[in-house]
Amino acid sequence: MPTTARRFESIGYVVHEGVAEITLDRPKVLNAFTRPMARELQQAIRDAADDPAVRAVLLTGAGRAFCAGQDLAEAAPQDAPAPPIEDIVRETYNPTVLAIRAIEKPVIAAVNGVAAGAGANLALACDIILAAERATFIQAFAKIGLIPDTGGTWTLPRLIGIHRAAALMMLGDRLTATDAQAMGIVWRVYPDAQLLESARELARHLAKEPTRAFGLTKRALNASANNTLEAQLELEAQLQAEAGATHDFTEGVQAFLQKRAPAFQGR
Ligand code: LHQ
Repeated sequence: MPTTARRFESIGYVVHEGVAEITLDRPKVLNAFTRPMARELQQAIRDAADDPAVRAVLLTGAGRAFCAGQDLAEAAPQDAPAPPIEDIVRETYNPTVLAIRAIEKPVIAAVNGVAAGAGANLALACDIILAAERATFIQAFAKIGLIPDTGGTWTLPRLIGIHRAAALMMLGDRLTATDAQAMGIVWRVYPDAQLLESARELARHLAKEPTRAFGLTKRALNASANNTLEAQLELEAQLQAEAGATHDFTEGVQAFLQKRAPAFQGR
């Protein structure tokens, strides 16, 4: 199967076997975010959304870190006035989180090392989080007098409860990959050297599954945060109508009845 790649400055973007692999690629500063890097990431997610050859997305970091959050040299330049902090949040992080939640394809985070500040909460925005044994998650904002952003105050209390979220956010402790797994944040932890290949394998597996249904599942999960049970049940009925009209539903049922493996097409 052909591999396609797109050139960016601060991220890698390669499509292979149905998977768009996006690599945060500023390893000298632990893949800290600048505005240009965030714009590139948002563009890459749009590309992945628009490309019918892409059926799953894998997000990881180059080098020893996943992402150290905001590039503090950009946020607080020594030789120039600091840009308004809320503009950075609105332009860098908010659209990125919304893009990850909106793309109707599974997004897997392969957290290969430290994920700090916005980098930790970027991982939390993804659908499935895999981590290397050396990975750590740090709500680093408290250490520099900020509040958690990048959706962390929304995702983390929903994931682990408000009190554990508050403790992590106020203490800024390093959460190990295994502790994050015990809390339900991380799906699987792998030996460092095996993370990327295992994540690729999982992404390739998902890319061959009924990905249109996964997109609809994601839409339902997104909506569940604000819906009543009644509204969510109705949404499930509507989305099930869409899923039931897909090739993959027909194929899945036929394959079951004929006792063979299904050939899903994501449509
Ligand atoms: C960095 C960074 C970094 C620049 C490592 N920036 N260079 C939103 C809106 C606006 C403003 C602010 O923020 C936000 C959202 C946020 O994300 S706030 C949180 C920002 N992130 C942090 O506060 C984390 C800062 N980094 C760290 O605490 C440590 O680097 C961690 C714990 C991530 C890793 O520690 P180490 O493994 O000991 O690595 P290191 O500290 O030696 O870092 C390696 C290099 O990377 C080093 O540069 P150097 O030239 O000395 O080799 C660091 O300066 C650089 N780096 N994070 N965020």
